[in-house]
Amino acid sequence: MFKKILIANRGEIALRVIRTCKEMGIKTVAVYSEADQNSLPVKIADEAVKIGPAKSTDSYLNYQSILAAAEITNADAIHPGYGFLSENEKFSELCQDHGIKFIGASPEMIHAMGDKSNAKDTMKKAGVPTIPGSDGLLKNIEEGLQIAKKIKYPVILKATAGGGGKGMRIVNSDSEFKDAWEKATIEAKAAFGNDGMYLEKFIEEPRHVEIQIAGDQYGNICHLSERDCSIQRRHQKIIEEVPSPFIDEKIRAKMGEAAIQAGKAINYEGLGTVEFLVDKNKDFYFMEMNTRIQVEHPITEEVIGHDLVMEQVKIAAGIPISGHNYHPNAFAMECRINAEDPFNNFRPSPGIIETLHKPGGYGVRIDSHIYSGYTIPPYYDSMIAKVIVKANSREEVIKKMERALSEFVIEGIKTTTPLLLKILKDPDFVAGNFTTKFMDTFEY
Ligand code: MV4
Repeated sequence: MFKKILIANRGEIALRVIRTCKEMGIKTVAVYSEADQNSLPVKIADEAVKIGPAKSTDSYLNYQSILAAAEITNADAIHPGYGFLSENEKFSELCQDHGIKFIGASPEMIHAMGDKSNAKDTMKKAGVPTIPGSDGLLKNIEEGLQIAKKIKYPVILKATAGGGGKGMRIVNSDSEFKDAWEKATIEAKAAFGNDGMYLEKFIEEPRHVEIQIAGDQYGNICHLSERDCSIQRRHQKIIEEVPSPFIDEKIRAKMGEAAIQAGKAINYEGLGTVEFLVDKNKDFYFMEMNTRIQVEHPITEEVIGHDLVMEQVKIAAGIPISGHNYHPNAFAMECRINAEDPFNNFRPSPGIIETLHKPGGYGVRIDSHIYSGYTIPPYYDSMIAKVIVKANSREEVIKKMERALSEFVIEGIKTTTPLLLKILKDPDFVAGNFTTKFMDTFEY
């Protein structure tokens, strides 16, 4: 087992990883930027190393500073959390070169899943359902028009280097194609330095359902059930839950098998998530695979009874997994609280937390790095807390979440809590009747 892990991240996920390391008897090293000197992970880790200025490109994305911090503290592994360097092929490779275990995917895995068209092709060959469309990248507009004629409009152009919605355009007719192509390629070139495009049939009003998988170093792969992440705004998830109100045991088994097939196709090692779109007929299609721990992992922990960060660390240390699949034995939901003003176009609201009361009680878990007197810096992601609840039915989960959110007091800044409370009261949400378009038309 590792003796010392460096956590190459900040905020709630840094704290989350440090907590598990402590329970495992593993020493921890926090790294921090100038803006995070007074952060909770820095106070709680065994050691802390300053890695650079506030700007993430100079600190949390600075490979050399982070590797130097690992070397001077003698860390034998690095946990990257989510975001930042968690799916960075170069960094994963540099860790290897320095003899430091990267608790995440290998450079090869990151590469294989980072190119979306290539990832889709790999999954299609492995027998995982994919959305009809182009066979790999489009050569030109004419080829795109031809395929669109075959699969019929609406279609969607996607940047192969994309993800998170950038470089994507819906096309409804031949006459829109050229303009969509030009806009999407320019956007992709600017954002990713790669304007490769592929084409798919556009699935209207889908659900976003993802399957958590785990693979060990011995070729065992299992699934840990699904998470419904359809409640999103501008590709930022707001509420996630398990079980998905849309998924029954039969589809869960089918999606679980497809996710395992996906993992096996690339000899996946570690924790990963296979994202699917589920259409109104409950047909599901591979969308992307994430090779990191995700923000919403706690809801899975709550319904299967395992610490997923501990599983990641064990897998990285060469300990085999149990090998069987897990089914939800309860209902869990997560609400993400952001330091933003939901009544002012989600304008970021950094600043001092003057008063803080975190909710508690049976079935309520708060994953958060905030404390009374803490100053939320303006430089990073605005998520400041995750409220995770667990109960025996979806109705109870919603009631418990309302109770927990209404107990939460965060004074001094604006938060998205009032918006979350309104969503929980929405009749369609309560009925489990929603798609990824839910937030587009939600009035509050
Ligand atoms: C789609 C789609 C409909 N049809 N692909 C959005 C981000 C990227 N991961 C893929 N995305 C989508 N791909 C086809 N063929 C709709 C979306 C999409 C979406 C997917 C999941 C969650 C929220 C979404 C919001 C808008 C669009």
